[in-house]
Amino acid sequence: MARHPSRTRSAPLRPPAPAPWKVLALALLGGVLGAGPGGVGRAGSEMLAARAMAAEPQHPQGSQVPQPPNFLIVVADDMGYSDAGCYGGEIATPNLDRLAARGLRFTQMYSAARCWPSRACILTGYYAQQVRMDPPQGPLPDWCRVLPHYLKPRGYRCYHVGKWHLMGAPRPVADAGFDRSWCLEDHNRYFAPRRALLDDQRQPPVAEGSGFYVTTAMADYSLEFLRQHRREHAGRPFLLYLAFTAPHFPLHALQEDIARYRQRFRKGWDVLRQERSERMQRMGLVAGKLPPREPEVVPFWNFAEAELQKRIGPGEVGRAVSWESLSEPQKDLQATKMAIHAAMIDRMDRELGRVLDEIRAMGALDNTVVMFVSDNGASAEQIIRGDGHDPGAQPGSARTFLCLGPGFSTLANTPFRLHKHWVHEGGIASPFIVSWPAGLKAWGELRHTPCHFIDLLPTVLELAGVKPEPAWRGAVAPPLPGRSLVPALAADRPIAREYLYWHHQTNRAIRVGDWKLVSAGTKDTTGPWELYDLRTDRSETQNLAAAHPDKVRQLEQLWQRCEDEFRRQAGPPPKAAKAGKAKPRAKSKAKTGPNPQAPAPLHSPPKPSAKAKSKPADSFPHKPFL
Ligand SMILES: [Ca+2]
Repeated sequence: MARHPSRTRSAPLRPPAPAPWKVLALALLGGVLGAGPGGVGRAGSEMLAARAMAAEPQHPQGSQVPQPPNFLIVVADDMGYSDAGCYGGEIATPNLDRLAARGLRFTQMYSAARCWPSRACILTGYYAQQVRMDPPQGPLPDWCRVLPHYLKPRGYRCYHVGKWHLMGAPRPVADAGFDRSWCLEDHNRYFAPRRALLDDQRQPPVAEGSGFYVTTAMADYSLEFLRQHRREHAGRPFLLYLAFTAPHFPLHALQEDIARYRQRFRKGWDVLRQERSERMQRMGLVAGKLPPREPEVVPFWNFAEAELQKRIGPGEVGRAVSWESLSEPQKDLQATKMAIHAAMIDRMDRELGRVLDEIRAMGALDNTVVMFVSDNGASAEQIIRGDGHDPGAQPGSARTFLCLGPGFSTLANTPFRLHKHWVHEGGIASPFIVSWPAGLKAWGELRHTPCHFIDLLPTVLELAGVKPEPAWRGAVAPPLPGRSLVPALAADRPIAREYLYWHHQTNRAIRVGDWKLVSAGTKDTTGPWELYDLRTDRSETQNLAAAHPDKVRQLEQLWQRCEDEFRRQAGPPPKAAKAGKAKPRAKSKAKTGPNPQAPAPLHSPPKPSAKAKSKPADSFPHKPFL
């Protein structure tokens, strides 16, 4: 097996640091790391410290202070806010439910609406616009670090398994600093992917009919890396970044998994959505109205209804229309598609269970911070890629290419509006489960503070005892825009911040306190601003823009200020990238006026990383990392 080629890379020179567990102990005992992003509330630190100090078995160093925690960051792909059982869904997710029971569920975690900008936020701690990742425009800025660059100088070993999609740093090992990586680049085939990298090295295509299934393989590689860690690096903490592709289209699942859900969704999306909403209200996850379906809104790159019927069959439906209006063949196919979506999540949960079992067997589970999110809301996309769709093949098998579609995506995003790629709540609301038995006093509780994927990195850094230096590769990095969520781990308290910002294609939003200004664009144009008070109307049903024009103006100005500042920080992509390989979309970047257009010229999900996917070793002209 190929080993990574990055042995010669080294951390930037810096003064000798205290042992990481001592740094963490200081943070827990005295809240002295308040200078980190967002700071630490003293009371929160004390509560954490009390819990950590009670966990004596977690002190293998023989000291009276805890070892720095391990991190397992798990990302689902296109999973709806309420799909998991512990968020009110019908799908069996016992492992996620157990994590929630021994940890916390956040109710207002936000993604960046799409695969690649969300991953940019998670892995770099910056808004995607700050690091040239939305739209993707060449390499990350020179000043931009990826999570392992912060953790490795503290002694961490860092492992990546699964989807990558950080096109600005296309090689997980060489560019992003991971020690080991299994990187899936073929997102169109769950049973026989053709493109994957092991430690940045291209692997042979998986043979068809070999019994391979991507989600299971991701757990297998995770176990391999963890076992190697146990053998060779037992005294060191680890980060495992496990990025599943489930349940992103194509809807590919094992037939025995689909069978468990074959009848589960026959009631249809209207009844099930009402049931989910009521369950979620009882669980305390959300309050307020269930908005109506929006059959008039689908992604602009979707196949037209007639094309869907022609290529998929008479059971396909292109709009979130009334369930009762569907024909029996339509009800049958739609319920089958949702069963496959459920099966993919069910399998992901089972495979996550194997990873957790392995960490438990290492004796490390109590001191592992597990974080689970979904990179964006469920998807209303309906396209065909990969090997195409054979209408005669068994739904969910390798020869099919089905997408969940807007009807059941609306259920998956209950109780929110719209879907993946929009920045209304349905596109950006993510489940967020945090478990850390040795460090969390509160188990099974909810946290309602608004937070965003940009907060994950500062949270990890604080828990690891890392205080990032601003200089990196000879450049000074802008301040991290996120806030550490450590105070909210201890108690349900607000995290102070000025705003949260979104911009994906022609969709825009900004949130300040409970006010959210949001607009849904079309292929070529931005839409009008809508204003919501999320305190009473998280489902965005009462547009208050006309009643509060001053608030609209104020928030629009703030959004524009963010837009201008973030793109200035990113800087133009290097000329070498512009000249060829990175294919920048200068048009969408050049102007960010009052009605900025991100033209989103593609009819299918953008493929700016086509070169990166096919030739990852030389996709972008990088300086070597120091
Ligand atoms: Ca996604």
